[in-house]
Amino acid sequence: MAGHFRTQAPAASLPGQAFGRYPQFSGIMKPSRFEGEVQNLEVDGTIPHSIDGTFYRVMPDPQMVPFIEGDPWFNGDGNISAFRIHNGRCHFKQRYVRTEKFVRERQAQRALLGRYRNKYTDLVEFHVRSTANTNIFYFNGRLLACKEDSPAYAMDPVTLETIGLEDFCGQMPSLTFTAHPKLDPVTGELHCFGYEARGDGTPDVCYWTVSPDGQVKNVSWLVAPAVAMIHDFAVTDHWILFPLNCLTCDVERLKAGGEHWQWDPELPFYLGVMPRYGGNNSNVKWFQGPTAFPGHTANAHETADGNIVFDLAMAKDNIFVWWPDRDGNAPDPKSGACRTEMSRYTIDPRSKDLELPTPAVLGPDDCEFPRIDDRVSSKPHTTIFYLAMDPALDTNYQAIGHLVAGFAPYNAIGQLDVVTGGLAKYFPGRTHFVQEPVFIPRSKDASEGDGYVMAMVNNLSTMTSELHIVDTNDFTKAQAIIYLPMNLRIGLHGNWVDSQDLGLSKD
Ligand code: V55
Ligand code: FE
Repeated sequence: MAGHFRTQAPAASLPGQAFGRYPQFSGIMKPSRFEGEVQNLEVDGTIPHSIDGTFYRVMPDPQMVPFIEGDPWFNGDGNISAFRIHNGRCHFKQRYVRTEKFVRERQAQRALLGRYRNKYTDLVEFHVRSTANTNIFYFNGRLLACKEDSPAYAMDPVTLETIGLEDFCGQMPSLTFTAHPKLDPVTGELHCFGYEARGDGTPDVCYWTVSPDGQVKNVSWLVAPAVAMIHDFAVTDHWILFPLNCLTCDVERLKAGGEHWQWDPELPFYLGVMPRYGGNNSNVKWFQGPTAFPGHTANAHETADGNIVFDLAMAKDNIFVWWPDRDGNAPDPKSGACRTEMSRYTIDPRSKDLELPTPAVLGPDDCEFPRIDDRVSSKPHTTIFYLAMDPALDTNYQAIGHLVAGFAPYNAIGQLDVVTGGLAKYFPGRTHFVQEPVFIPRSKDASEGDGYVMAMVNNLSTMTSELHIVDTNDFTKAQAIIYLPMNLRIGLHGNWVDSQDLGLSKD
């Protein structure tokens, strides 16, 4: 075993197995840790029979109490929730991804993995450190449970059993796989990338596609101008877009037991623009703008005159305040520095001038987690659904503020028409916070954005979770509310999969 691993934990760092004494594991952030199923969940309103499929979502949900002080939300074990909707009924199933971390910690009956993305702080040597906690994505008959530091874990979409690491028929070109792959709605191929693709602290970025039958194609390698977080990306007909965050990694800091990420206020915001076919270091362009925090991408497309239109959530300062700058400073989330806006860059990929234009702001909200109708991914889109933190809404902080403990949840879902600027909002209730929405088309040939939006909601007055369904034609009220008999922790990403795509009968 390599010498850099501690062979025993200092006794003082061994806490009891009680999450409740840590603020980040209390209130709304209390781990769920449940595995099992509940059939025929309670429903208010009616679930349209045309909605037939499964909503998958993942939450970081620590199995064991970490031995790292202040262990961030992003380091919990991936626990997958599946809501199967059929004949107006909803059946719930939840199961942890059997990652190497999960299996070995269960065996040892204690935490073994150390600091977020720092192998030098682990108690044992792991082959793969994935927590599989960021996205759950259906492709080619399998669910991919993703963490951007590792390959994905493949799971059975019906039983939620873990199959093993997904290496795409042994052709996986990169050590890492993004949590935000994009399914091409025209070709059916999966657009993939990894950053730190040759290991911790490497500036290498790898892009590839996987054909619908599982073959790796179109492998491109780039060296990025910084070892920076690339959490999400975007695809157009001819271009691949890589927004680099101003959070950077340094191997010496890792070896000293420090954090993977540090905010670098001197780094520009780099946006890599690479040809979709045959990208390399000589044809990628690294556009630059002022220091920024690029968040999740909504979509990108090309205009008739060959420009790229790219919509994503952007903040001016470091949203991940638990990874401060080199002086230990991070913005106060209440100061407005963390305000995140849906922003639109219009870029000429042929330009010799690599300075990014100032983006247009698409709406009035402090918002994140944009989603579109995935049938227009990489093509022009009209509607963006997103999570908003709207202080004008009537959230009862007096009643529930103590359960939020420093976490900044979202209190509404926005439905933004980016062509007209029209905006409707769904407010789930005064004691409710909402998680990433997904869009469900009304039918196979429904027009873009016509259908339903589904999202997990935490009701803090009952401390139970709910699944809300909203009709896009009547966005301010719920079509149906599905009730779980327990609270699920705040999650990250999820996706809707139609029963037909899962090979399940609709009868
Ligand atoms: C994100 C989430 C992560 C992570 C890196 O939302 C970036 C962004 C849940 O883990 O490891
Ligand atoms: Fe994400």
